[in-house]
Amino acid sequence: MFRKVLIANRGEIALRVIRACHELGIAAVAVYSDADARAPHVREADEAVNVGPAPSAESYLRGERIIDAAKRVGAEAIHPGYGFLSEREWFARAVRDAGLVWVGPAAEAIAAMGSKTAARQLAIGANVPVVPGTTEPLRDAKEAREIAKRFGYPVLLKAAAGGGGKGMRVVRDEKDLESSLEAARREAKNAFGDDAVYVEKYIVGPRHVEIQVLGDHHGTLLSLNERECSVQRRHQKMIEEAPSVAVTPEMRRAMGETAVRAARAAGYTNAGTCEFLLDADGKFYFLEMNTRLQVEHPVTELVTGIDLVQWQLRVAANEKLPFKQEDIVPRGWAIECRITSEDPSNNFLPSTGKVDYLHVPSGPGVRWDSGIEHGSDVTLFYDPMLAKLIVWAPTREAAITRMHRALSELTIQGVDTSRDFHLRVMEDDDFRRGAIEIQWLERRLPSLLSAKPTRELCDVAAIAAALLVDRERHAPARLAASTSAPAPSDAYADAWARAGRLDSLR
Ligand code: MV4
Repeated sequence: MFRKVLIANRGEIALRVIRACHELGIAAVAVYSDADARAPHVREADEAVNVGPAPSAESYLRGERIIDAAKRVGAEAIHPGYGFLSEREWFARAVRDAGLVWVGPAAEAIAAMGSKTAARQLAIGANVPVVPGTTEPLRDAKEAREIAKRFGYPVLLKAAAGGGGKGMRVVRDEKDLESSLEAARREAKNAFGDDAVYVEKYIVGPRHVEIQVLGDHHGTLLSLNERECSVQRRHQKMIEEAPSVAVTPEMRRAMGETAVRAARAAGYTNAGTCEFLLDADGKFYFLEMNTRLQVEHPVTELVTGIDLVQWQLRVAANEKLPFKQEDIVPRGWAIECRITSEDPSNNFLPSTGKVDYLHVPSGPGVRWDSGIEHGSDVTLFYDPMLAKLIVWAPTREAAITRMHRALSELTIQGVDTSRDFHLRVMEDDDFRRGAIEIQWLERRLPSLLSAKPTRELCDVAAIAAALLVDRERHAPARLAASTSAPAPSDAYADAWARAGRLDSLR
């Protein structure tokens, strides 16, 4: 096993990797920007190296400085986490060329899955179902019209270099094809420096279900089953769970085998994820492969009992995976909420400030993977995800109840957060029935935001009212004027009772 590993990341994922290192007896080296000098990942690491000013482009994205730092401190391997340099083929190659171990798939596997059209070709060659469409970039509008006619509308124009929804255009009618093609090309050129665009049949109302894979350097490549990631907004996932209500044991086996075939075709090792669209008929289509550890990996850890980050380090150190596919048996249900510093009622505007009060949930089945602590500054330099709240319970229903309970315990003051928004999703009937697909959240957003105040807000209002009444007990006239409120619900009645108990304890 390695003696020292450098973690080329920050925030919750840097801490997650540091924890795995420490459990394996490995010294962990952090890198940090000027803005992160006092961040938790720096304090928890055994050593830390400054790699530049606050902007990521001048620090966490400076691969050469990070490799220099690793060599200087005598680290043997680099774990990239997610985001930043984790899927840059050149960086994986540079790490290897520097004589260090890359904790991730080979640069060649990252490259093979990097281009969406190349990944589609590779999938087709491996007998992996993809959405009907082309694999060659479109030459012109005439060719686009011919192909779209063949597949039938609606079609989706996608950037060949794409991913994450950029350079994508739905076309519902031939008359819009030419202008949409131009728009997709422009967006692709801006985002990726490559205006190649191809066509797929547009799948309406699918779920986003992905399969976690894990492979070693001795020929073992396993499926760790699915995660349901349909609850997303503008390609940002907000809630993930494992397993998926839409996946039967037969589908799980079929999707798992498919994902392993795709990964094998790319020469894949270490942890990775195959993304699928799952339509209402239970048909699934390979979309792309993420060649890194993902944000939502904890839900898989909780239902499989496998520590993905420890195994990433162990297979990178050439250990053999001791599991067989039959050993991977999902148990119970896990849900993750991404707690972000955004204001849901203001179009998810990122919020900044100092975390001046933090109360973290705990108790049975609760996991808190966080990059913040009391006193942390939340800036616009980095991703707004502050922490992940993850719960496990024996059933989906119990997991939702547990998540609601844990969110109720969570208090973050000093920045706006998505916490109340997540509480409302846990209370939502569609969500509770599992009736979700990729467009669900954006459709549901207006009603979620205007929904009745949370139970907790009712309680707070009632308690405030009770305290006011207490103070005004000797001013009945003024009280009368302020009590033209609607009939009390159970929530109000409970809160009144609690306020009364509190009062009697004073
Ligand atoms: C699609 C699709 C429907 N039909 N392809 C979005 C990002 C990129 N990874 C692929 N994406 C999609 N491809 C066809 N043929 C719908 C999406 C899509 C989506 C996919 C996964 C998760 C969220 C999404 C949100 C909007 C659209």
